[in-house]
Amino acid sequence: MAEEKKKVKAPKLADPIASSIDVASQEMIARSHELGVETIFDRALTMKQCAIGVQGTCCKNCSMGPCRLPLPKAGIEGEDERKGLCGATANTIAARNFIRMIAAGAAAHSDHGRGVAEVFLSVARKETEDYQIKDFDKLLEVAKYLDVATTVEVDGEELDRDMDEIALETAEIALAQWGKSEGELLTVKRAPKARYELWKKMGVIPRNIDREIVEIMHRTHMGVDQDYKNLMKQGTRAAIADGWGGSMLGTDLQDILFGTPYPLQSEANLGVMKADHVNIIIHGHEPILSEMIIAISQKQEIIDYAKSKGANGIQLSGICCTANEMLQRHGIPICGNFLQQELAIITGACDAMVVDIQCIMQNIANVANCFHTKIITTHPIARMEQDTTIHIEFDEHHAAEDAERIIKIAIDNFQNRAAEIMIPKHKEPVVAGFGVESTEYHLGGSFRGTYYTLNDNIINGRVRGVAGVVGCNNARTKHNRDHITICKELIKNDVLVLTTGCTAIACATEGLLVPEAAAVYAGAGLSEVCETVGIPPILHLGSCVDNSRILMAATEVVKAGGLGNDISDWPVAGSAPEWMSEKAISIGHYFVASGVYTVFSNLPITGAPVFSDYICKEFENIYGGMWDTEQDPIKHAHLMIAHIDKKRKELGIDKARDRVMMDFAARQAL
Ligand code: NFS
Repeated sequence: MAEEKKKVKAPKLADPIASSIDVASQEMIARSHELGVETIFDRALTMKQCAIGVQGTCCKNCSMGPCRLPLPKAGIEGEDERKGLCGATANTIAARNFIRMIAAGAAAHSDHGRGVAEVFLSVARKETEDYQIKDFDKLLEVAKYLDVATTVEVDGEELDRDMDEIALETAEIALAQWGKSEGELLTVKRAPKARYELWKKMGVIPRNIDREIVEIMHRTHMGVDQDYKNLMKQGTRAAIADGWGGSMLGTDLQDILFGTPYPLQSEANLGVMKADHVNIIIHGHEPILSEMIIAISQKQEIIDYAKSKGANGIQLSGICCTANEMLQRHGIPICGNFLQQELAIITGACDAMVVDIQCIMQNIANVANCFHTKIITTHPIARMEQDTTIHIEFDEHHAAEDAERIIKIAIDNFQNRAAEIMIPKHKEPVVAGFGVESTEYHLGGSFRGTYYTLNDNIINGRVRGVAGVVGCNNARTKHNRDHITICKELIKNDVLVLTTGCTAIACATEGLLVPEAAAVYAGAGLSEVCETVGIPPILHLGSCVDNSRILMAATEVVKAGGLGNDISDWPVAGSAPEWMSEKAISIGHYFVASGVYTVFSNLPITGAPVFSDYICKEFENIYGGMWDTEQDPIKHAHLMIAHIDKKRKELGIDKARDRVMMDFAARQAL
């Protein structure tokens, strides 16, 4: 028999220019092709998406399936008769899939928050000396909303309570929010009163954080909840438990332990790596890891050790949300966002990539195998199959020791670099670290220190409204294009943008997070405000758990007065243009449940038009916020602007804006 010759297909390679708008990333994608290293950009060409999964109507919740219910090409006329084997309708299937995404996202954020709460409890119990309380004001603030007494009465006199006692009780009550058996999640009372009462009326106040996630898994099991509206009720309750619970506690307890961020300067993009330094990239989410690595890497004996191995020092940088955590509290430079994780290794200059949890691609281990880079996993719940990775379990009881071991592995690896290193030159300056407190200071002024001035500027129309633009990168979308197009369009139209996560990193690498960007990109009204107070037109508010900062900023606006009684009353909108993670669905849904009109590029609901209408239209009548989708970034921004204008009209402040615009035009004419 003639020997059959197998044809070897040449791998499809991504076009660097079509893959990313970021020049540093384009250079590294081209470099990956020169070196024959495959990345996610190439895989996105060969791996096609499942068309039914994209529509949200594939049910694989039991072994009789998967049952697939795509929308017929001609659409649905009359009654929708599509059913799974058990009779589950497209609406039931799409709703079950949707709230399972909320459960996974809420679990990821909240488990991160739980980890911080556990470290905080260890600190309060004085079981560890490696971490300490850094922000006592924040401790008192959190104690208050967790109903912990901060004063004691002694002989009829009210005295300050001992801080150690406050910390211990606060830590215990905080941790109890994950699994307490009675009552309701204490943190939801931080929402505006009208919002809290609406949630109460709708029966969506979370009982505790874990229970709402578990209940989603139960309700979506075969043969349980078969009403898309009832399923969404539970999805809403779990999302609130994330945004106003697990994420919010995560943020606040991190601020207590590691310090509340205040604006500082740094740099962003792959160009922050240094050829003559030991480059350690921290990738993932929990500052418990990164805080300790930062502290130990700054010790003189460690720097000397690096020098003894021929390096000029240690350069730390971050990928993904850990990057935002390290940036906002210490000014550690950002290396890149989600789609840049493989590219950072392809520089050949990454001596160790230290990862903990979430958004870590398994392929970094394969890319690292083409270079000298060590991949070090540190979390017991997130290990890698590839045996070339090193696992060093990070524990708060011996965190300093673990951090030193990790850093020394990176330093020792410096000598193993191959000759050819290519670090892109590109990096941009960035001002980051805005939070509820600093925004209050900047926009409220030093005398008043409230959101009054921001409200004033919204009312007089200089600031048309506020947008939260957040979320991931997605290899199905040109890297960073939609983040940047939407953010630029919003600020051009006088919408102040608050950003977190990979969007924040995209804006940083594009040079949009500096005060000077206002004069170049912002509309006349917004740029006047930014120039007066010295802030960028896009404010970096941190990582993905820090989206809770956006919720609290929105609440402060309500409290400052003049813009309605609830978050749904004032001109604010949300967006996640390049989302891919289940966490983004949980975030989007807690924005919606909090009364925010929220636009995503797409959602896996198109195969179930009735369910889709429910969350994209009817929801506004119930919660004052709703979902929307738009793939075109300019149209996407204008949907948000239209919503902002609708709210301005409802508040009767649309005329004020007209006047301001006329004044500006008149000034220009002069
Ligand atoms: Ni959040 Fe997306 Fe990941 Fe951060 Fe980036 S991918 S949902 S932004 S790093 S969590």
